[in-house]
Amino acid sequence: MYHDKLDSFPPGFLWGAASAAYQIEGGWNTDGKGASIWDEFTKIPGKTYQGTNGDVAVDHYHRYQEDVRLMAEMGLKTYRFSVAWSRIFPDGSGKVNEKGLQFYEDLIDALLANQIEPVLTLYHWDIPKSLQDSYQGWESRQAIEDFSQYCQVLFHRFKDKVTYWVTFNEQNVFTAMGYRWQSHPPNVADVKRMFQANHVINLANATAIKEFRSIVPNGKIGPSFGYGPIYSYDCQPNNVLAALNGEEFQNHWWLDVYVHGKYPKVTFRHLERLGIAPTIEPSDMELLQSVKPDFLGVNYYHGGTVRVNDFNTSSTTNVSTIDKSFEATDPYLMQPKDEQAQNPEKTMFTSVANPYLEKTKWGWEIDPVGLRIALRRLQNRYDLPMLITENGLGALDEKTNQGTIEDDYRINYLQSHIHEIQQAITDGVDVIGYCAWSFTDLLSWLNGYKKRYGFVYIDRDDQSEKQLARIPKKSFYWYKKVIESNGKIL
Ligand code: BGP
Repeated sequence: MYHDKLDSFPPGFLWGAASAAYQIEGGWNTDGKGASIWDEFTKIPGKTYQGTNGDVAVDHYHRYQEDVRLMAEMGLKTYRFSVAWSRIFPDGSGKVNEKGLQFYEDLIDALLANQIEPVLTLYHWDIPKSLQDSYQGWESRQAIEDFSQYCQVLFHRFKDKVTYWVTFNEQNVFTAMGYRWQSHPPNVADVKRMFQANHVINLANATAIKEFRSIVPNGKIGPSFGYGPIYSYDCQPNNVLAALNGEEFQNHWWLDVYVHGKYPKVTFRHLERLGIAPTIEPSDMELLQSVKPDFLGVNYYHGGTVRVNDFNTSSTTNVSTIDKSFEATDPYLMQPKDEQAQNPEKTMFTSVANPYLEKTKWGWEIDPVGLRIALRRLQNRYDLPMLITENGLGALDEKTNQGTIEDDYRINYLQSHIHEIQQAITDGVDVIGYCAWSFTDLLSWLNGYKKRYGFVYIDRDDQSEKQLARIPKKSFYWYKKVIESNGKIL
């Protein structure tokens, strides 16, 4: 579809940027905070790039006022951040830590004082360690109750200040990385356990939304899903079928549950045959069907291309990265193991590189049109307003001799993606906002501090925290103009 003239971004469009607690806050045991599973996992030798961790991160916990001042200077309309559960409940449940709550209240107040709409993420991957230790975290149904208690505390405290709430960030990513690929906590490699934990998280999501309806009746809530559209490698019918399988297995498996309260039939049947489908108790489906999100949060970095598996070629043959260890960061590019039940997708599809797309230095395909395709597919199937909760470019930014950061490549990346959002809006898709990842540079979970995403450079590296000075990059001033003009000047 070609448009002679693009529609404007709607008035009130939420131009924003995003972050997550563990990646920015630091102060990992300050003011009564308990440990999360990430505080423990990053200390296991060999798990993160050069042993980097979030103990200090970019020290947002102590410098949030300076960060909010920069957001205000940029004219940001919205800021998405996550709450660290272990700041609110150091032991995961039981006694509330008032100082932790106060930190988020101060942050929210500072945002509101600058007309910046907070988007609060309840869970960005950091379940309290004590819950992992005592009952294996998301593998136990007790986590549903504890998560609900934690959410209720936040709902009550911030119901008059926060309108937009995100339940789970990228459930597809943290379950795969944590329970299958051993590259996130809890460091498990067991597909059956992954699907079971995932089911418990679905129930926790539904329970939280149910509570939300009575406590925050005027608020809006939804999950943030890591969505990548799946392409067929070519028009060979078996490859087209493989792409259908891929879309269902990688995406609908979660999204159908969030929106329609049911698992996609074909994938469920496939997992049942392999003996790895989740165990569903009688009232589970009723609970899942009783709630619906108000919007879909969409995290978009790239999609995937698949074809039918001929069982002779490896799925990673065409992957080019600057460092082999980066492959471990991408669930889409993982090499399958042998056993059927450990590789349920093996007979459904196999991932291949897309010959039409360039890649970032970390091997992530760059595909702005994929974002328009994503929005179109999601609108068709789920028909909910969409908030883009993440999208951005990880790059090796360098300071010039003058101390500036000339990140034109990031501007190009963001501009081309925003342009595709505008195309999608003109197509008729309901997009309510765009949060670039990220506002400041921050800790990349597995890739340390040198993989930078921010509009604001943080002067620290993998070895040293230095002074943690904040320096707006060229992209900061570019995005400021985009916001000021409501997307007219791109
Ligand atoms: C998403 C996460 C973010 C962020 C981003 C970039 O999956 O929700 O928290 O980390 O990816 O990923 P990375 O840091 O691996 O480059």
